[in-house]
Amino acid sequence: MTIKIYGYIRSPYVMAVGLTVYEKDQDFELLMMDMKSPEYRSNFNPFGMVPSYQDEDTTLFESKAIMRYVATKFADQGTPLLGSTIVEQALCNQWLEVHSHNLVSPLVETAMALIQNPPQPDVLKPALEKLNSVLDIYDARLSASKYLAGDSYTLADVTHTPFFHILNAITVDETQKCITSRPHLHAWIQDISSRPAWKKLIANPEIKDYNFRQGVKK
Ligand SMILES: N[C@@H](CCC(=O)N[C@@H](CS)C(=O)NCC(=O)O)C(=O)O
Repeated sequence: MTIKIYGYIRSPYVMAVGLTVYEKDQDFELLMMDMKSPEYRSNFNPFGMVPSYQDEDTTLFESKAIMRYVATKFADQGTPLLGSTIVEQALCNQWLEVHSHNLVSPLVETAMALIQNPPQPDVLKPALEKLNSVLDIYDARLSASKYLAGDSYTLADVTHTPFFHILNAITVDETQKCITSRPHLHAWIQDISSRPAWKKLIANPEIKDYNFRQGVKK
């Protein structure tokens, strides 16, 4: 069976889907179409965004829906990703929601403010303050459990991995400190970033050779 992912691999949402596929010991073909074209919108994603997913059974968009589908479809292969108890499953879903509704906005605003040339301190300051308060909540959670949903690595951890990779790749003092000043968050990022499936994904030259700091003046 061929899994096709439409998108560019350095998008954190595309990376999260690719990582899910690799954690399930599957492979994928990465394809790109003009995402604003009528053909892409009518066949893949009416909102003209990436990623989209296609296999012999279905076509889907929205990264978290794709990830849940892949994790369920290949439940018996690779790493179990849905949580090993009903509580872990619920907590996995809870942290997937937290990612969407609490983390992404301040993290992306911080990253965007930093990569502007020249950097924009008046945008950066409030974004960083918001990000820091959200990261305190992550650090507290990760002081109580190894992974976001509990003892098991789940889709909640998968979806965060590329976002922290990008924040880390910007490597200015502010973003490094956001992570290193929080011991539980820091240990968790090191753990989830050392997984073979993630290493395999970021060996892709389009991620490995991409400069996420483009435009940053240190
Ligand atoms: N909620 C969507 C977000 C996807 C998303 O934001 N994709 C960006 C790339 S990182 C995109 O397609 N941007 C193109 C655009 O907004 O026109 C998901 O989880 O798949």
